[in-house]
Amino acid sequence: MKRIFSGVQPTGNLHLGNYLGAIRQFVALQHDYDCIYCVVDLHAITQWQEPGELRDQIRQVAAAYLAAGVDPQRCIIFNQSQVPAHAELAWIFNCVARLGWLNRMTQFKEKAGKHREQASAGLYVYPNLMAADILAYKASHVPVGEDQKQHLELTRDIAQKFNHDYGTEFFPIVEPLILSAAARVMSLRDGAKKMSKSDPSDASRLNMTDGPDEVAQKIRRAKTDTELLPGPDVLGAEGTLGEEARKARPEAYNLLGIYAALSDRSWTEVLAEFEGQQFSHFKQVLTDLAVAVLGPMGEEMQRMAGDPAYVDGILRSGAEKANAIAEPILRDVQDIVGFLRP
Ligand code: AQP
Repeated sequence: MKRIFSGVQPTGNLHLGNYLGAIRQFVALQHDYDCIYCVVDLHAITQWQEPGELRDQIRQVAAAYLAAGVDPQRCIIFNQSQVPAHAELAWIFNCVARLGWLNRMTQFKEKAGKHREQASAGLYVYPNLMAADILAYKASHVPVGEDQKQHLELTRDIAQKFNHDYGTEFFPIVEPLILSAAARVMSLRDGAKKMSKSDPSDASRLNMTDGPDEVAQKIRRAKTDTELLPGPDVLGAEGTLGEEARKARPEAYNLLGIYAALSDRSWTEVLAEFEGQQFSHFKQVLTDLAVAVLGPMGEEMQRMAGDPAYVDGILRSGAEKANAIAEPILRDVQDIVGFLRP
């Protein structure tokens, strides 16, 4: 079976964007692939994380996988720092990747912002660690959103250069798995910004653990515009929403897109249902749907937060399984590179 690797960073409250853009897809993929789902804590500390909070956040990500329906009997769920091969292989890849390649990474520029000199060296070599995450398991496929495409390309470059330099075919050239309609969820306060864990405004996102009252309040206060809701005539060929249309009313299409994703319905159906209506009615329907989808998962996550031993046990057994795959691959790499092993 083809092998998939993917992960989520424990960098704050998980939100609807993480669920629709990643975790929900993880659940669907487990039926057709050999899946390895990681809580990428080594990536998280490329930017400052409060140690006590980091521990809770690691457990929260694992709990979200489980509450959403990732089956630990079928998939490996584990925590990156518990499998040493990630860091060890990343070091070797630091010596394979070229500075010129890293200099082109747009995510580093975005995350480091204006204070580049103050960014951690880890943030700069983050894509090499991501390559190690994937190649430590010789994964053949990685589910990626638009924002991770460039990093995946770098993983392919590293695998190719390693194979070329050492005259081997050792690493596979990983393929992106483009997910169907992987929704990009935007902030509830600003339709031009993506919904994000690190947004200082909690009102900007629907957290996976928000209760019905918080969901209702955040949706009620979500930014909108003064027009009535659009109809299907705004859609282009094949029922797709063009960039022009989206840019004209970013907040409206964000909320409608969330409704479409949560209800598993097409743009055409959703726009036909709400055409010409006021936001107030639509927001009520959206609230009911969001509560129905997020509510049971949030409750399950809260329950697991009260029983950390359960999640820790899943992570421990996942790390054993992950180690059993990654360790022999790392040993082979060390032999290829020419390290002496005891
Ligand atoms: N707004 C979003 N819409 C759709 N998908 C999203 N993802 C994140 N935000 C959205 C997807 O969630 C997965 C895990 O992301 P990550 O934790 O590795 O980092 P991120 O993409 O940087 O997520 P955040 O929430 O924005 O975190 P911070 O604020 O820490 O940077 C990925 O598959 C991502 O595409």
